[in-house]
Amino acid sequence: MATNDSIPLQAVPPAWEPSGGLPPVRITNVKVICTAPDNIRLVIVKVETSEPGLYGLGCATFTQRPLAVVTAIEQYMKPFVLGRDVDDIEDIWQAAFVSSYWRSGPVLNNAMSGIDQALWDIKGKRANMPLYQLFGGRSRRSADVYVHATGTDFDELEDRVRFYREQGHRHIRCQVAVPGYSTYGTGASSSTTGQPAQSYRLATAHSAWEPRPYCHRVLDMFERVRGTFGREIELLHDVHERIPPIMAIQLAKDLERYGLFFLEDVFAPEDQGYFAMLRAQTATPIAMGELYVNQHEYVPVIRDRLIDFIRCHISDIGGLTPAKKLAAFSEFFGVRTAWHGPGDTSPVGHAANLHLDLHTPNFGIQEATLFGERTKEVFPGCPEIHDGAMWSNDKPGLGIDVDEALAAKYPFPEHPINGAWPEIRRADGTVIKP
Ligand code: GCO
Ligand code: MG
Repeated sequence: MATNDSIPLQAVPPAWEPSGGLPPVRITNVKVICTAPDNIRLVIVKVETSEPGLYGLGCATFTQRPLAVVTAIEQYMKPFVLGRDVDDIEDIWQAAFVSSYWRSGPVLNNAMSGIDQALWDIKGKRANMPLYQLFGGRSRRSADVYVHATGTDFDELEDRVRFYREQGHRHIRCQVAVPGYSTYGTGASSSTTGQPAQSYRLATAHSAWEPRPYCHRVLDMFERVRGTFGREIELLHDVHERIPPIMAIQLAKDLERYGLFFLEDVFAPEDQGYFAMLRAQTATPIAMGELYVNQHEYVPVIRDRLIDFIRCHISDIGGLTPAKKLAAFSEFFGVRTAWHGPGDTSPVGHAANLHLDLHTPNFGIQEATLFGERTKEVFPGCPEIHDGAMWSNDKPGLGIDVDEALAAKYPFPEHPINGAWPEIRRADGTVIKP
């Protein structure tokens, strides 16, 4: 009689023979690199291999909880992947995804992304091809980007728009401060990059925020900007999910006359049941997704054609392996990609965005971060931005490196709550969504 004793133990990692009979290249080490060259907490994974000098890099940046991601990588992902064959990207992703049993979420997804992107980088290096070639070749020469123009008032905002226009940018996101209130995306601009310094968000005390004055201000802002610049530029705006759903619907309707390229995050992910109502009332193009972390969030809005641009944060959904599938799924529904690309995506993550942008037929736009000088030094091979687009350096893999000694010179800055998102409250004290 057969007993359980006669069932052989499952071999892990998988026991199949590598194709071609060549000895496999194995994962020999996983390093986590934490650095903040321009004061934004970045987490990078370096996967080392049994082939001397061959390694890959991946972005695992979840800037509000970076130390939780570091623990997930060092304590769980590293022992899980050591010794595995670097070729088995899909199998490693699938196995790692269920190895926590309870899966998904930004901490675990970022930990997986660090490994996943690094394995894609390694595959590209082994094939001696930039990643967009491995994905099936390019669909375009470069990836159009949008940049962030901000201002404490309309004049300042228009100066910034003019500055970007002179640099050749054609897609510009506009955000303006609401006098007397604390508003998303309008901190003082950095003199080198023109981007609002991220540190403004980390201040632990903020003035109150109210939805009604914000909505009026946004309409006035686009009236001004369209009046000054006419129809010659593409305009974007990020609501950042702060307003009640019915006010968001009204805002999207009122903005229709300004012909935006897209309006972003009109609802919090928790309120996405409102998209069908929004859709029935306005043709303002809708971008959504930076806060999504799993397929139960992004599949329905694409399948039901409720959004126009899917803009997930690639490391927050688990890396390039799921992002490639999401891009292909979106193609079948006429939804274009606009991967999240803020300052808290590391340059390694921006390179990953770029390779997918260059390949994806249904690419829409790429959010750009204009890297500071220190960041560029720490990450040789940062994607170049000029003429309103991001360009690949055509090197194998992701085409980017990290100077570990220099990275170590920029530890995470001191902060009372370790870089967590500070609360924003209404005038009566109620906490609001970001
Ligand atoms: C964007 C975003 C970011 C986020 C940030 C959170 O559209 O670029 O909304 O600015 O707020 O990535 O850490
Ligand atoms: Mg956003």
